[in-house]
Amino acid sequence: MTSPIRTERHDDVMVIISDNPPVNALGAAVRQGLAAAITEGLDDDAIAAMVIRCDGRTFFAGADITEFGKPMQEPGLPTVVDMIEASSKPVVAAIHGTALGGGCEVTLGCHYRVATPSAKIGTPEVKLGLLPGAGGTQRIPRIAGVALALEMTAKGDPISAKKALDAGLVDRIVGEDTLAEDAIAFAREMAEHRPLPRASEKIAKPDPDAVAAFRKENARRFRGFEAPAANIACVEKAADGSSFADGIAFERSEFMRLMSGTQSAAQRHLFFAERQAAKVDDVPTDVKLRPINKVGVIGAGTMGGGIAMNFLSAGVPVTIVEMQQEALDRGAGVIRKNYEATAAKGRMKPEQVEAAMGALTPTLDFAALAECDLVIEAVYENMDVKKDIFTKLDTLCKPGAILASNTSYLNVDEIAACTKRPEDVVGMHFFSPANVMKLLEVVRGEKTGPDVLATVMALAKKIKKVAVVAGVTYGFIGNRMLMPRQVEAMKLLMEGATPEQIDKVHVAFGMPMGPFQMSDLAGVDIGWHRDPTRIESIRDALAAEGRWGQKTGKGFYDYDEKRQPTPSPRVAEIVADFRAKTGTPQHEITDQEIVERTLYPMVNEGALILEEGKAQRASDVDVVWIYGYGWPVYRGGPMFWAQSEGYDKVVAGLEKHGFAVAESLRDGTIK
Ligand code: T1G
Repeated sequence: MTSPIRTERHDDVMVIISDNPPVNALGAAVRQGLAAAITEGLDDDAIAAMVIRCDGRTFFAGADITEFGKPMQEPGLPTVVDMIEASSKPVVAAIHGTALGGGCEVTLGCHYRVATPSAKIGTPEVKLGLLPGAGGTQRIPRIAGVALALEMTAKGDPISAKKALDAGLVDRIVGEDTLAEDAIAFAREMAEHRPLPRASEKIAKPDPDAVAAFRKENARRFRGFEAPAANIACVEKAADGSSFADGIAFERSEFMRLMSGTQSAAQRHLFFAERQAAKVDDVPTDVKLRPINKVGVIGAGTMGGGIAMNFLSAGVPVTIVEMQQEALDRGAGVIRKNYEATAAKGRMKPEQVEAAMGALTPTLDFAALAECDLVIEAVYENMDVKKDIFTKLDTLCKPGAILASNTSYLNVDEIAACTKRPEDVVGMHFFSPANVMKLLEVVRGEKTGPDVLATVMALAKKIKKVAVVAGVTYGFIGNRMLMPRQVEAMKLLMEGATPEQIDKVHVAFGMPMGPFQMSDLAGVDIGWHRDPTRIESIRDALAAEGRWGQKTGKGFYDYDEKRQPTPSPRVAEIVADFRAKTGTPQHEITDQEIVERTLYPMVNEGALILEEGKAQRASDVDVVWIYGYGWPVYRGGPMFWAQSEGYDKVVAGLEKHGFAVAESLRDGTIK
């Protein structure tokens, strides 16, 4: 098998080139080729300097994550990086694209680094539950200082070439299209310079204030994660006066500790799960996509407005339709307000706000949708209303237009049946706030055309959503799994638990909020029959008293003006009243019982969804809950978590509480 590494001679400069698509991951063959090439350059007296660069779209984007968990083939990346640094001849990294993780560490082993203006450099290992394991935590502080090293390693976001230049991580920014020749010229320029700058020989100045401030500032963001603290500890080690060798030994031990832990396994699982979710198993990758140049959105409420923003932000013109001028104006106003808030935070330029608003066409004229390539209905969650709309769209919209519903539960096949073009109908279930939440459930109807599905999946990527294909089933994937959790949470309330106890267990597990906090955020009155005299449940009782959640300042909790929740004595009364009225037996409820009765049933429902073919794969279910509901990434999603818990334990927990266990969960054949 030919090596992905080749060498070229340009007079006294040898260029080492990697061609390992798609991202020049530093797999064994690449590492072996690099080591051989460096030796070749050192052994050739005609060579005065070396350049390392990559073909394709990016410099090395990191170690090959697919190799993790398998026996490591020599040479390891640390060895290769040390070899580069120890070279007696200057080695120049020629950076383009994204030099990430091990890729960044290869540049740090080089004596010099040149980069294109658009290049990015980073150490995102923390997002995989790891840390830079080839000297990054020791070399970055020595070159760029503790503060930037903390940002780069413990948060994992890449920095621009300009920022890297200012920090000393890059020596020169070269031409966007002349990287190869500029790197050679730079190498020749530095060929005779001595001593060769070696990061490992520099001293990192301690900065305890920066470390303390960083820890404090990011406490909430790092809650529950193990890797950020390990990255911080390694950066501290680099600047505490320890030798480079001791720092490397510490980094290595921390790396191995994280690598063997469940959090990294979970986060690496999600890295691939997110990319796998974009693939539709039975649709060819070369299916012809439908052009989407103009989008229509029906409804300018919270959902419609948020949905519209996704397309406007991606530069796709949107026609948004409402029935009343006042609602239309309010909707357009909210869109502008959201953009202006983003601009105020410096995340958007004012001209971008105007460009987005300029691409929005608010109208009361339903017929304006006739020319749209995709129309997304985002109106009241009522089947009759949706059927009426799709019947109209069927005759109004041009042939080939995709007709999508943002329904969060209803039967997309039933909606499609109102049209003569069911193959053009699909569900696009956005999560509120639609312009923020990354998850998009793409609901595939019985007759949805493969090209329609592929078009929507590609569009999801364009609007920066993580799309997951769901089948037609009540609540699709996420909400169908949410239902048993909410039902059991109410039962636990009736049997003796409090809302705060149940929510606390979920927050301690890593969820952003528990079932009752979520109800208060979404609205206790959602789905309520609106008859305050008809009180058949705790929820009815709350809704009847206007306890609709955060929006009315009270729900399952009481809220202060900053929307801070406190347990509500009134709710305790209502609950006690219902317990008495129904004669529900009470018992001491443990936190473990709460986990077994609210989280295990979600896993069970996920297994049923897979058995029914309403999700393509277990990892898709994980992606839904991570991106749609904030399931803690370090637990990998409900299905991954169940596997790491042990299916037997989950089955035993479900049986203990009388649940019917899904066959695939019982026999461990979930996939
Ligand atoms: N290893 C293996 N495969 C990878 C990969 C990697 N590092 N990065 C990407 N891929 C695959 C990916 O699965 C997909 O495959 C294809 O490449 C395109 O990726 C020792 C231990 C570089 C910004 O964390 O952030 O170095 O689905 O769809 O949107 O200290 O990929 O086509 O079959 O994401 O253009 C550290 C991870 C590793 C970077 C490109 N590095 N990658 O984004 O394409 S750990 C990372 C990314 C490490 C050292 C440590 C992104 C990207 P398929 P893609 P993209």
